[in-house]
Amino acid sequence: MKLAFITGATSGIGAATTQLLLDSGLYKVIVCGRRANRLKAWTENEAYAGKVYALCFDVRNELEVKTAIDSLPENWRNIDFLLNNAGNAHGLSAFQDGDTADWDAMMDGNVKGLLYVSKYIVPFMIARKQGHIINISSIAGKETYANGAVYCASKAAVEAITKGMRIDLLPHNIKVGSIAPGMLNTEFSLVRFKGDSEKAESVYKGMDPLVADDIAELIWFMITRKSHINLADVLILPTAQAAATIVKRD
Ligand code: NDP
Ligand code: 8X3
Repeated sequence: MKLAFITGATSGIGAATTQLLLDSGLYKVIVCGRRANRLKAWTENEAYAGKVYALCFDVRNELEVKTAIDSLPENWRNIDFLLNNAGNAHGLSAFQDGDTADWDAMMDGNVKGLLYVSKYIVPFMIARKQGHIINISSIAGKETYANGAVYCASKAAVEAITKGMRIDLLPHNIKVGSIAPGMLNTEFSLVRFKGDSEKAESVYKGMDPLVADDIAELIWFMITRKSHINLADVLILPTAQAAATIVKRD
């Protein structure tokens, strides 16, 4: 049985991917996030008994990341697949009106969190000379849109780091790729708009956005290719979206 390590497994893409991997019967999953009650729902699900291990930590805190990963029992260290997915947007405002706490949350979570988690998982993969890492970027990492400078910068950094990891991990037989989703209806907009559900829902008004299962299916496709194939950089958009801010609404 293979072993996956999924950050942000308490919601959205991470939860859908955890579900798909566990239901495949081929994977055990280390689920990560800050919301302990949601992690507990995974570990207490009898259908997945013995197949799930939970680590509760904030990816922004290097010590928490290191301590959590160091605490893994011996039989939960042979990680085949790392999904660096934890992250969010915080706020949507012109640069000059930006809140520095929001900037810190995005740069520390989306960029430094991905770095810390990778730093402490990669040695397990190097030791076994195998592994697959997928980083969740965004169309925002490929195009900067109005009022999104810092979120877009954080995802542009994810794209650059992915390329660098792919180069440096090449000698160690570790595949590294990224997925850049467009509009996707998860808790993402609710977090971006700080719990304002009306604002969050309006983002997807009159169009059919992606859903988390769409990304989970794509991830499954990527991790089940033959060993000589690496889907390195995948942009996935809803049909109603042509570019970051070009959307067809009914
Ligand atoms: P959700 O808000 O549904 O999920 C975000 C997940 O990240 C949660 O499980 C949350 O867990 C975890 N997370 C956030 N911050 C931290 C932190 N500091 N420490 C640990 N875990 C954290 O959103 P999505 O599923 O949509 O987001 C997943 C990824 O997809 C993100 O990187 C996002 O930027 C990216 N993305 C999203 C798009 C969208 O439109 N939805 C489009 C393109 C990319 P918890 O709160 O329990 O810690
Ligand atoms: C999240 C999607 O629309 O903010 O990465 O670029 S969007």
